[in-house]
Amino acid sequence: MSGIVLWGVGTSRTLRAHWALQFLKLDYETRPIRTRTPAMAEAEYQAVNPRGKVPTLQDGAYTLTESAAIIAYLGERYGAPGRRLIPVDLEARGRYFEWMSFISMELDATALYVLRRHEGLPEIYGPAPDASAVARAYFTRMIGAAAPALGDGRRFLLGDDFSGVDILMTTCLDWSQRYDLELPQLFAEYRARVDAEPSTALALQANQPQ
Ligand SMILES: N[C@@H](CCC(=O)N[C@@H](CS)C(=O)NCC(=O)O)C(=O)O
Repeated sequence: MSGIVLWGVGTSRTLRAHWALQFLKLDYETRPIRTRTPAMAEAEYQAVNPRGKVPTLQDGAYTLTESAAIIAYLGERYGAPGRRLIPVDLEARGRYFEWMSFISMELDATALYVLRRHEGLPEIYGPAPDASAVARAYFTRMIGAAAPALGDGRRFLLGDDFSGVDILMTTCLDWSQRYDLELPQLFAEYRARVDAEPSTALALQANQPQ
């Protein structure tokens, strides 16, 4: 065994961590706990992640939370020529972190997670139709503003190579489809290209164990 353990299955955020591990072809053990189940509140998991959220990565004695950070860490630590999640070149790295921040803040936190809370879990967070309507419009505006970046014929967000920000973007695009949000044509075509990346199917499978 590699000593890598990933806690969490079944959500867009846990998929991101499984995807990074699958892309890098790392051997790891999955602790298949699911969000909002009693396992999340058990002492064993609280000791691993007191915030009580998934995913959490353990790499030997090192513990890391936050899906975007987990992708970046794994990419830095285990990437190799021809199999990189995060670029080496300084300006390309700047672009990576620009996408990482944009996707995490403007697509995930400000739009999709608002819909998840107020449309998906109104019994916990309360219905908020005005906030939901604004979140829908905001997602549409932000994804529309991002689309021209694909207009030069590039295959993925950073160019011709798949990277960690494609994992983040794809999980948000798929998440948006559950709320019937329309995607710009350039992103619909991009999403089809991501399906041809071999780690995509492996990650989806790893995130939904029997
Ligand atoms: N920003 C965190 C979000 C983690 C998160 O909210 N995970 C959800 C599942 S997708 C969760 O554990 N929710 C449990 C709760 O909020 O009680 C990340 O990207 O990892």
